[in-house]
Amino acid sequence: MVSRRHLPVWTSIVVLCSMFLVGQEAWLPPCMDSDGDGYGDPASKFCEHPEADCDDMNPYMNPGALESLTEEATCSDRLDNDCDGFIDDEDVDCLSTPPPEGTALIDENGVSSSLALGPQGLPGIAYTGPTGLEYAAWNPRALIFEYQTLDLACLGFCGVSLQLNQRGEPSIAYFRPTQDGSRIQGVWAHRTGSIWSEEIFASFPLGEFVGSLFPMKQALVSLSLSPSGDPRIAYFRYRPSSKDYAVWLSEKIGYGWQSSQIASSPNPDFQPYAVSLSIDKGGQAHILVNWERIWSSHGDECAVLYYAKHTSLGWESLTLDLCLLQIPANHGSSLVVDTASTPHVTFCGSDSKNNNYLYYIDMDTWQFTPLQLPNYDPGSELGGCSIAVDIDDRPFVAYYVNRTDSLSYLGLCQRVENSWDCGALDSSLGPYFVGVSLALDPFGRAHIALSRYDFFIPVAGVYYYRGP
Ligand SMILES: [Ca+2]
Ligand SMILES: [Ca+2]
Ligand SMILES: [Ca+2]
Ligand SMILES: [Ca+2]
Repeated sequence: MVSRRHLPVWTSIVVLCSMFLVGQEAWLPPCMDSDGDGYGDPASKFCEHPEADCDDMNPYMNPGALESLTEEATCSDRLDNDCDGFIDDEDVDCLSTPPPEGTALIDENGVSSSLALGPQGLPGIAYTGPTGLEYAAWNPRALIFEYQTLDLACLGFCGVSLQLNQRGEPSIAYFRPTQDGSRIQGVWAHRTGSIWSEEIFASFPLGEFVGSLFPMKQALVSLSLSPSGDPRIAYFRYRPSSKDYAVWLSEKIGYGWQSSQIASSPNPDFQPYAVSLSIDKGGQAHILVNWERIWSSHGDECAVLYYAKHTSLGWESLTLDLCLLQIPANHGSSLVVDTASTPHVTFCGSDSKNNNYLYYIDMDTWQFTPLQLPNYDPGSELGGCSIAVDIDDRPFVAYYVNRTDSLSYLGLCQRVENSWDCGALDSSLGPYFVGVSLALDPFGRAHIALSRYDFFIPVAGVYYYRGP
């Protein structure tokens, strides 16, 4: 019998009991991480990583671990190392079947493209076309390219640069107009697991966007990942006050972006042609900028190359005026830094007399090594060049020779000891190619994205080539 006199006592007991039950969770340690791998079970924002550990008794299993052919034994240990629900060969990360050898059409309407390889050497291709920004990724189980449309606002010419991280997840830099069309946004789109998200790395008036001034150019933005996987993006901006063009670098630092102007064109006659960014193992940025100038006495274009490397003391830079060296040609340039932080550069072009120029450049001495192509080739014109290194840091250069007859071809050069060996890969595609994007897989096979575009024909297309 509860007497009225004891009611306050009973009430206090009930309140105290409820407080105990409600407080149970708060009394546990805020992060339950039995194996000490930084991931809790249950998931907790108080752990080093907020995601749930799928096996809290095994530090080699968590959402941050890799299950991958590049991580020895993780594809045969009968564990779901990366907590995605798939064990060993069930996990697509343990498959390395590449696309078939030869050339495949990716999209007959694409106009510019960028290729990168994941840790297993499987390709992803980001490209732009009339349907927007698209991403095509090779699925090694289904043995098909899978397509995703990422941004409808980015129609046709918005620049695109792709890299894949250690987990094979894509990072893409590109530009798009705002809804009212008054400004341009630089967008970093990236996928984590299966979730795409985006961040704006730059925003400026439409009049400062060089992509609208030079829609056909293929390399007006370049993305590279730091050793910790953070994106850095180099791009051009028009400067209305001085009527010239500046190169900018945006870097993701923590939760924000830091952007700075690296260089500006020597004078307003120099237009942006290409920028190429590569981050070395120490996390330092290397940039190659290709300014184009009409060489008045011959009517040909020529280029000024600007190379800058970030060091602890700031930027160290070099400028090489190819106009002064009477190399009257410019159809592209490309930079890559190898595992020893050595930069490798290629430059290509064709003059009005059908002389083709394809060079490998030693960055210490600015010494140009000509890569032997037919010097006089009626009606021919180089349609872009791209450099990459294999896992042994050996440089390769991909290029495209457009000809008016049926002999256009995709070519590849490789350095063999102290000389270069160049040859055709595919001569079935015809002319009007304007850009190539090369990467080498761990087995030394070349993977190339090719972009075809001509405003007047009109013709377009993005292709993929895989070498033997
Ligand atoms: Ca754990
Ligand atoms: Ca674990
Ligand atoms: Ca495993
Ligand atoms: Ca797995």
